[in-house]
Amino acid sequence: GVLMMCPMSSYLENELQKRFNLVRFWNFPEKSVFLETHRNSIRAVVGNASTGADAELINDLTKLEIVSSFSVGLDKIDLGKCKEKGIRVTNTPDVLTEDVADLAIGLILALLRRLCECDRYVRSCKWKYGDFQLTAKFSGKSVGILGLGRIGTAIAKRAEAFSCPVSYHSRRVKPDLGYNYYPTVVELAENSDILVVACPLTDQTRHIVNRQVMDALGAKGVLVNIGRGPHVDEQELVKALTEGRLGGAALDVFEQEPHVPEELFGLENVVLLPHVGSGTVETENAMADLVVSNLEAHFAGKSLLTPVVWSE
Ligand code: 8YV
Repeated sequence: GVLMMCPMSSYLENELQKRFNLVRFWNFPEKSVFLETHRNSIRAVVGNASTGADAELINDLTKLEIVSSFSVGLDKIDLGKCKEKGIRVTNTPDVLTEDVADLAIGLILALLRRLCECDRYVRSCKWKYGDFQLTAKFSGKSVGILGLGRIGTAIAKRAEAFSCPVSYHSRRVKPDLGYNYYPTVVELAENSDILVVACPLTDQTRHIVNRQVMDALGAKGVLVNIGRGPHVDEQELVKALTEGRLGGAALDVFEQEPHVPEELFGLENVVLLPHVGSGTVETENAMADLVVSNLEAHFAGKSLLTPVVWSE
């Protein structure tokens, strides 16, 4: 059997159902009820950015062989436990890179040019009584990227097209790309007008954007998060924004989705999105195809398409 943890794509659900004995976790009133019937028959788990496979589930499923995530982020999977038990892991890299990078640029433009407010201005018929206030320019602003992986690099390329000087901080220096490297996040923030979070969520990157980083970005700086909510200390973010120590924030992700701090709702210098970075029809279907192909490859004894390789 293949276990799907939560509804994530009806296309994926159909494709899985056609090929495997699909079990939907959310159809059970309680985990214990699910385990009674299925603990010794589930060979694969399909999770996503909101529900993955924790150590307990991995231990409970005695026949588990593979966790195939409908996401590039692996933070909801206990990778240590998978490694320990020899369980394979796959994710959906590359296919979503463009969408997430596109959205990062969209968020920057929405925030600096106040697009959402502009739209509300027209809809509420305020234009008749005067022009909209002046906004802030994007082209030429310094962009700092936290995490220069696939997505970070795609954001950097787009920022270059807007004539923005690009800097970054990451675990490794990437001299080939020609961007300016800062050895700390604080230095990156000090030297950026726009700080974009694009790194994986790990124990090392949780709350990597803390009060010190926000203050380094400053009252004229803005934060963009298309990574994971817990990259940012959300309570400190609310304080920095309400106290005017940070210029603005554009967020696709939050610490406790779908909960968003209500203090943010009244602020005009924030843009809030419901985790839609990869949420296009094209990309979600490509992600689904990748999940299915990885599972098929696994069960056919072939090599996986997008295996997660353990780093020592
Ligand atoms: C998805 C994501 O929206 O890939 C990721 O890590 O966060 C997104 O692509 C998510 O997996 C669907 O819940």
